[in-house]
Amino acid sequence: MISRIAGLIICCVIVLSNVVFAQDAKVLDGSDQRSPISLNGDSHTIVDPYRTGLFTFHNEEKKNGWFLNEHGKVGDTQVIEYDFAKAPTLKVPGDWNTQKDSLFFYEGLLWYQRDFTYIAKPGKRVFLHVGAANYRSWFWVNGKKVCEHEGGFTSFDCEVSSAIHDGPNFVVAAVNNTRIADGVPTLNTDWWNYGGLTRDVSLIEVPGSFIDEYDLHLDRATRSKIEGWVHVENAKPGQPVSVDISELNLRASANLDENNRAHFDFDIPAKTLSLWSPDSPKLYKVQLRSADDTLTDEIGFRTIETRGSQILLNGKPIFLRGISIHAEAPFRTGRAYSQEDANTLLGWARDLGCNYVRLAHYPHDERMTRTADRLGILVWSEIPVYWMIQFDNPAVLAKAKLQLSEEIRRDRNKASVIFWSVANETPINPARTKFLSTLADTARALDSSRLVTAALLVRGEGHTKIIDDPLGSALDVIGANEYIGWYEQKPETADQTMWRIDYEKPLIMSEFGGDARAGLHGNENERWTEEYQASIYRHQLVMLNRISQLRGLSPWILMDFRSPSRQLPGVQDYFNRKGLIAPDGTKKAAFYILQKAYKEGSVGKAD
Ligand code: GCB
Repeated sequence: MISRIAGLIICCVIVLSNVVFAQDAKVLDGSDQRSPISLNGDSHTIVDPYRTGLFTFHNEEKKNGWFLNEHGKVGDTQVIEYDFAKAPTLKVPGDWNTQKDSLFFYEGLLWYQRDFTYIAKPGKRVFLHVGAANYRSWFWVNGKKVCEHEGGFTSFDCEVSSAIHDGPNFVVAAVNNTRIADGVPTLNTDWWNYGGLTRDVSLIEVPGSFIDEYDLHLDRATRSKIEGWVHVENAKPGQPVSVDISELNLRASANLDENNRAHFDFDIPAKTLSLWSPDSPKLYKVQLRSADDTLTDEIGFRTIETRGSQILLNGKPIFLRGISIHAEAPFRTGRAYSQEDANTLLGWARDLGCNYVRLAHYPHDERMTRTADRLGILVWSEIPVYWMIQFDNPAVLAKAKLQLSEEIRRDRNKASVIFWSVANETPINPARTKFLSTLADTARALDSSRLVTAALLVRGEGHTKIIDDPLGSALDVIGANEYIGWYEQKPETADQTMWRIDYEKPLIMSEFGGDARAGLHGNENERWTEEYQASIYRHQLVMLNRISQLRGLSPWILMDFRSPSRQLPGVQDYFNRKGLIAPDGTKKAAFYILQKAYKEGSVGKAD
């Protein structure tokens, strides 16, 4: 059933959009566990602002575009006006903006080319795995188109089996980060539009018939059963599939149904399973085996649900001590992608006393959720349905659904991820509420084991802040952003602020905060100083403790991040300075205020 829903989504994406923007791209679940052959490193690149390599002067798609990777020769009858072999290089992974000064503000098309040697193995199918390419991308292997994709923050896999061969090969990618009105996100955001192959690129080899999708989780009702399914591509109904958790001495088998899906539902002997939690982030090696394929993933087992205004992890109420995080790289800036980036960002969150992070405003590198799994940090994961996208445009809904389904496929076997967030600060109107309710339904259809949320705007009447956004009915957990003391009034206004929340559901204050330039000092009334920011946090924490249904917070934000709208010279210099930490690692005064509250447990109640 679920695979049919996923199939429908992809088919609708293509039909409704009127442009083919997800052609042939798949997502292979657990691909990072399959010994990828890295294509990272130096790639030859050509900056192509007029898209000359793709389109003719009459705007038709070129048949002899730069993807052919030709080199001019003496006696040629055609003119070849490019040559990758002589072009400069950029590193993959990596945004182009922070690799070359001249590309800092570049928004447009950029080409990548690299040679590689492949040793063909009989019977193997090969996929090109792209961790993320912002925003639209096209890929060719040895001049043959293998796929195109839209969406800058989700990973995808393009089959290259019929294009790749034994020996020398080349891959060409064209990546375009031009902001578009009907994109997800759209023209305006508050982060840098880092372009390029911003995450790992690799080859993944699988057998002719292989495990491409699976979902194994703990049953919510009993917490004594593991349930889920495994899908095998290019298999025959009736073939056996097994799930092995040797540490628990557990082995279950099931046969593929007519949709090539094997369903599992097996008991765990009492008291043998260590439930995954922030205090004990136990992961088990889970081996999946089909007739021709074996894949071993590391999976934690836990349940997440709500009861009234409580959030229950493994049946017990929990308060989420969090922080929001952008995928901005510590120390060097630019888009974060490495294990070191993940260790630093999540290490800082831990140091702050967090058991939870909001990964804003788009899916982050998979290393973040893998690391959160290992460290025991709960995760809010989000798609970039941000501010004012085209809610009345069916093609935009299809794009948002595609990103949501790609996000869920990559991370649905990660215990750390507890929330799928479908939006941030969107305008309240019927078209938007319908759009986002549809996304909430899609998230539940693809994954019924997690909770759906969104960061809502709040409105004010006198001293009362009100959350009555109709979207609240479609959510399991209400997220709310407010900037008392920064965009409105003063930090001490929080002292008199009362809250009215029209939903008997858990509330997470998904953002609050204010800017401070690290090292800038003054008194508490002086904006941009560490003291002003600290004052916001002090007053906010007292106010938040008066909201009885508050079950978590993720103030804005762990580290300063680049944004083209933040221009104040000497203070912002193209950085949003609401970080508790500066990009060079300096902790601001507000960091210690929040840390104290988290470590003493003086903010929030689990029930
Ligand atoms: C918000 C947005 C976030 C911005 C932040 C700010 O409400 O959700 O993306 O960066 O405010 O700093 O204004």
